[in-house]
Parts: sequence; structure tokens; C-alpha cells
Amino acid sequence: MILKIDRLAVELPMPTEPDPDAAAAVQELLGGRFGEMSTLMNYTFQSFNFRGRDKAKPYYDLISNISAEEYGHIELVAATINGMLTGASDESKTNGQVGVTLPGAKGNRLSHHFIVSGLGALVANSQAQPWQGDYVFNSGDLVLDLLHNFFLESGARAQKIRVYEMTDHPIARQMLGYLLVRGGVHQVAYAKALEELTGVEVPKLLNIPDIPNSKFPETRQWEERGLHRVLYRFSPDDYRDVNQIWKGPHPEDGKEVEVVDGPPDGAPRPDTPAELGIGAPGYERGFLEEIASRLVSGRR
Ligand code: MN3
Repeated sequence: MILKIDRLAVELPMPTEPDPDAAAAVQELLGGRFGEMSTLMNYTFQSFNFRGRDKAKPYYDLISNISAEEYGHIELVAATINGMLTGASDESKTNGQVGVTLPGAKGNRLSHHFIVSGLGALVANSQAQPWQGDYVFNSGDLVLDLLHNFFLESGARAQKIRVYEMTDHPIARQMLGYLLVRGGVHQVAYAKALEELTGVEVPKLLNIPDIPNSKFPETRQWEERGLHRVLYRFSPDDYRDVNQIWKGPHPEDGKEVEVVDGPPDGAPRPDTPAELGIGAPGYERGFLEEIASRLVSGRR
């Protein structure tokens, strides 16, 4: 089972200037082959299908535990896309009127944001191709699955860096700074799991990471707090054996890594206002607010 907390993993800046073009690029990090939907679903199904877990509990605990953090990552990237699309319908020019030209939609490369999702995040990549279940690699062979997860985190990191280069939107940069650090933790965690299991020294195969977080100023606030060395234990009582794998020095700074009990504190979810230009959540101003307030007062 999973416990849901109505907070984001980190604070995102409030929406100011919309940038639908950059929001389209960020979609790749949500629903692309190497996006957060893929990390979430790979680790989730690998944990559901794990056989013989009593004898391999630290590995089961690691994969299950990381899958829970990934839920918060799809949530954070979706919130980023929503923030970047806020204001894109250019309500000032339509004033909630149906039948006038939607000025914000012109020239943007992802029409799905305007036509299909009401300026919301899509479960799709930067070309609006839907996320697919066959992005999940779950062979049942633990070494192969861990090797795949290491590859997935490495590819995810490379794509985050490319999207970082494509936009300096403050919401995107805040999300990217945090997820470069957290994805880096998961990359190192799967490398450590492989080392424990096979004896192979993964850092001799390639540098982890190949481009350090220090190249990206937005990672600094998290690195200074040591978040690159922390694995959160996302459960009140379970997955305690993650500390059998998440131990020893961090490959970059050589300092001891640590397991922190419980999820990160997180931050309130920024409110994204109505987009009357596209009728989200409805064309009529104040209608839903009135119904909702009647529901609430009726309960008292
Ligand atoms: Mn992630």
C-alpha cells in the first residue's frame, strides 16, 4: 500500500511567465522512455514481481523503497509543467469567452497541452507520444534488473542535463536542481547494489556521475544539505534493510552515505489558478467556487 501526502518534494516558485515551449521539453522527463514514469513503474513492478525476497531482502527493500520516492518525482515534474503552462491560455485576451481565438496556443509545438489536457501535464513524452508499459524492464533476474536500473538512472540524468540546457525557466530549473541530486542518489544506489551482489566495481566501468552536480548551480542548495548522500526510507516501519546496501563512502566526496527515516519534509503545492481561456476548470467564472462553497457550508 502507499501513503499519499499532499505536499511536493520541494518548494517550486509560483507561476509567473508561461513557457509552453519549454514545458513541452520537460514532458520528456515525465513520460519519455527515461522519464520519471519509467523509473516509478520499473521499480514498482520489479518490487511487485520480486521472487524469493526473504533471502534477498536488502535488494527488495532498496527497489521498493526507491519506487516510493519516484511517485513524488512524477508529482514534482507534473507540478513543474502545470506551473510553466499557467497563463498560457492568455485569459486577458479571451476573458473566458468561448469562440474567440486562443492567442496563447499559437506557434507552440505541443498542441496537446491546449487541446487535450487543459494546460496540464500529459502522461507522454516531449512529442506527446504516450508513456508505454514496455518501457518497464523486469526480467525477474535480479542482476539484469539492477543493471537496467543503473542504465535507466544514467540515461535519465543525461536527458535532465539536456532539458536543463533547453530552458532557464525558474520552475524548471528548481525541479532540475533537485532531481539531478536525487536521481544521482539512485544511480549510486544501484551501483552499490551491483557491487554488493557481483563484486564488480561499477565506478571503474564509468564515472558516476560523468558530469558532476557542481556544474549546475541549482543543485548547490541540496548538496550543501548533504541530500546527495541521503536515501530516504519511505515507510513508517518497512524497508529497514536498505542500510545493508546504502552504506560506505559516496563516490564523489568520499563522505559516508546515510539512510534517513521518513520522507523529506516537502513543501506546499503551489496553487495553479483557473485558465478560463481554455475552460479549465470551466468557462463560467465563479461557478465551481460557488458550488464548492455550498458543499462545504452544507457540511457544517
Ligand atoms: Mn526520479
